[in-house]
Amino acid sequence: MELEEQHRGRGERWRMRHLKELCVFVFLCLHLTKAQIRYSIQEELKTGSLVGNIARDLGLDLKRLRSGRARIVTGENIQYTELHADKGTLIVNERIDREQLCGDVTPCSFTFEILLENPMELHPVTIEVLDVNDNAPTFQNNHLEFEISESAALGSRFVLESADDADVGQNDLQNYVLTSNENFVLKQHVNPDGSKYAEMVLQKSLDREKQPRLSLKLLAVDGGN
Ligand SMILES: [Ca+2]
Ligand SMILES: [Ca+2]
Ligand SMILES: [Ca+2]
Repeated sequence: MELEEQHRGRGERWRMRHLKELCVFVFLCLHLTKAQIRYSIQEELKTGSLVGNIARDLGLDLKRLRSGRARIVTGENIQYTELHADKGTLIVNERIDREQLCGDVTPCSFTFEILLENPMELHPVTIEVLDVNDNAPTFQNNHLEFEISESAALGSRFVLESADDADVGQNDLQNYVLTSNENFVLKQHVNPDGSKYAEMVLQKSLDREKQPRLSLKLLAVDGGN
């Protein structure tokens, strides 16, 4: 019975010690992490472009940024932004290519922290990178050839090659346009993954004697500017 009491006492002390450690840990986290800042910028901005005024948005004066040796802490290899502690601003340090950073993922963002010392403060910063229409849709092959019999049934379909556009949303491929002609109409489809492809549908029989070769142009069009 006495032994059981001793065990219980030890267990209680162990729990209390760990509870204290947990309290200290929670306290440190609360102390270190303050305001969360979020900025949105376009991709491909020139180096030196303004991202945001960190001093103003964190409510810190420039003296505090200097005395706290404010700096960026990041786990990334590329430091896309730089802190100008003397002006309190965050500027673009490296080319930010949304396509390279996020591919098809939207929204696209990266994060880092602003660290200040004496007393220590850690402010998480998230930068959302907005897409610009800097890629045109392209086909892998510039030339497609079909051999079609004059006797091909009306309604016969000929799948055309899809075009790729590395941008997202409105800046991605929107639709295809086929040279106006009397033999074929264009039918457009969307794959389950959202990619678009088109096919030509025969609507008027071909006449080899009248026209042995028909040359058409397929255009892939993206949105945006
Ligand atoms: Ca880009
Ligand atoms: Ca883009
Ligand atoms: Ca595009």
